[in-house]
Amino acid sequence: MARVCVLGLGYIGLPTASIFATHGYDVIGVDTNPQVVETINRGKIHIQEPGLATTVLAAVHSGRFRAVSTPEKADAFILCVPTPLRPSARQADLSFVERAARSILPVLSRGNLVVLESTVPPQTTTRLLVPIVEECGLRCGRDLFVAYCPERVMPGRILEEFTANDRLIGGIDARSCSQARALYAPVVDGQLFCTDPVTAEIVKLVENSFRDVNIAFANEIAAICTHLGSDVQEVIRLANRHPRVNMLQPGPGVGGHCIALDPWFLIQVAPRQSLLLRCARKVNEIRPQAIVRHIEQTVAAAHLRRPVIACLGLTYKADVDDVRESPSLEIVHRLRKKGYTVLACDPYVRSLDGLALVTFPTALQRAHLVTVLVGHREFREASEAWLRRHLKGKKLIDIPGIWSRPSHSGRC
Ligand code: SAJ
Repeated sequence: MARVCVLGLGYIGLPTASIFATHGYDVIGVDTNPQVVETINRGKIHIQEPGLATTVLAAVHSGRFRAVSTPEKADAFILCVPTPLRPSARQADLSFVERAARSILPVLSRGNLVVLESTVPPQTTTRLLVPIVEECGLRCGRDLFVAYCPERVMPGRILEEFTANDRLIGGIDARSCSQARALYAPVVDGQLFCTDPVTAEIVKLVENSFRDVNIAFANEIAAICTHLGSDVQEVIRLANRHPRVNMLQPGPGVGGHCIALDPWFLIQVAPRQSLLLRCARKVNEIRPQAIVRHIEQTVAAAHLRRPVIACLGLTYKADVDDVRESPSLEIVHRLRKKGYTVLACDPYVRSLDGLALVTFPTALQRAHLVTVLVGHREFREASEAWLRRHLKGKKLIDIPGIWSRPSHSGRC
């Protein structure tokens, strides 16, 4: 397999295409946005991800990677298109997958491999992708090979995880598995595990649902500790000393484009069986409101008449510059709507519509109440002495617990 066509040049497709190219494949990247195509062909990138600019530039300069607007003939087609959630129905919008699959029909030929990487509800590969692909007149399993091979990379560490992580190969039959294995083996250092497509689809959703449920648990314990006036960080630290307990961290809610969405793809196919998934979603969804309530109670208890509230961290998680679906941003908007003066601060965000941003020292100097929402490196690495000086006489709410120190319960 020498020539690969990657459909969708976003957060997953662009790293995928450029990594395949730097490993010796001839890669055609397809994107429906002409600006994206033009930017990539200049060796530039339209998204932020550590190391991606260098990899894309190397891939384009090598002559092995070019971007186009419509698919061209290839040995393998990899679909990396978005699968957003339809908010009203809380069901997956598969229109991008459908469109991408139809767009390769004119160039498909016998012996081709079609791989779906997008996160999808179980049975999408067999019930949606296979029938569309067969509209070209060729039969899957006989003339064409099809596999579901989900991406598992963590935003912020995409390039290293793309090669290091184990990968699932959900082939529709044994030959599809071995073809997909042959495609990924030269670029993946992790192990490749073959299974059927439905299992691979479920596993992808289970991984992110596992994280959602465990974050919900941490958030619920945080809410209980706040109610009781206890330090949740101390509770987690000590509970995690048990050999079979490994709690995650509470946060302002669950952001990003995966963990908050993927449980719904399982719920939509098994609504009566998914009580815990639904409940975890609810706990995480109401978390920003719960934090706003906690801030208001702190303001009232401290008798702050015209409080200035510093909100540290606006992105959806620590050390990324991505503010989409960010629960901390939701908290800032809710506070402003209630009439509070908010000093928003994020070292990874230069500007944001309608929001004046201040530096970390300014936020601490001018605020009466300091709220840490996201534990960015700059905040984590502030020295204890500097913090003590700048936080003197101020109220502090530290949601991710980055400045929390062990108290009296050290080893004795
Ligand atoms: N969060 C917490 N507490 C924690 C860990 C995370 O509140 O202890 C929050 C974060 O602040 C963030 C959200 O959860 O708002 C999601 O962050 P994340 O780092 O857990 O995950 P993502 O969305 O950046 O990437 C996930 C990863 N999945 C898992 O770790 C199981 C990644 O491997 C997937 O490839 C990616 O989703 C995806 O594309 O599906």
